[in-house]
Amino acid sequence: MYQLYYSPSTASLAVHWMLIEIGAPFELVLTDIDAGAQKTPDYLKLNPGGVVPTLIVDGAPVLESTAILMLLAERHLDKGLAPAPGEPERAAYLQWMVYLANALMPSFRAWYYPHEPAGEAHAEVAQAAARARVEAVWDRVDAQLAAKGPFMLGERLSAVDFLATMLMRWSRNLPRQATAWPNIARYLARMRAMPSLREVHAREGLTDWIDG
Ligand SMILES: N[C@@H](CCC(=O)N[C@@H](CS)C(=O)NCC(=O)O)C(=O)O
Repeated sequence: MYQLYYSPSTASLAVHWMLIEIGAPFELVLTDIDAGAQKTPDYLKLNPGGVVPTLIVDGAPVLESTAILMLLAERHLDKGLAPAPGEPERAAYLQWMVYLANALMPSFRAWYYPHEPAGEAHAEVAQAAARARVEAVWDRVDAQLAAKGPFMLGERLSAVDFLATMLMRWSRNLPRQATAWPNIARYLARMRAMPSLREVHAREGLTDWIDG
């Protein structure tokens, strides 16, 4: 039984979504970031960075949503969400997971926590730079979907789609949402129809974004 420390509408969403999709038994532990639950001494013992998500796997905490998605896909290989070593899509899978995590996670962090990169006085500049970096990634993702769609790795749904879709969702508060890119818009129409994505929104009490 997995335990997921989560807060609605955060980086835990993709993990929560994948757990529903693969049908693995799990318990949710609400860690409300608006109430500061991620900074309590007990939670910091699990996740020293004081962020969600944390997934307890065989009694030990696993951190970083991207790594957790990859671990779950690998532990439930029969669900087909990760190409196994030696499969043709393996290299593209690794590349996109690492690229999206590297290029988007820090940029979104800078957008949503703009005082962090260089202090409150430079928050506006930090947000503008973050926005430009996010938009440059959407250019590449849009081109990938145009060349390879309908999913990020082609015909097969994979962990990349869970990560990409969650990150696209995060763009809803930016001046230019990911849906402004036509291939991403088509992709999201397909992803938003997935019962497990709709279910995770319902379970987290989220009504924005899922219907466009
Ligand atoms: N790279 C981390 C990012 C985690 C993260 O920044 N989570 C945010 C919510 S999306 C958080 O917990 N914020 C609360 C805080 O920083 O105090 C991951 O993917 O797990």
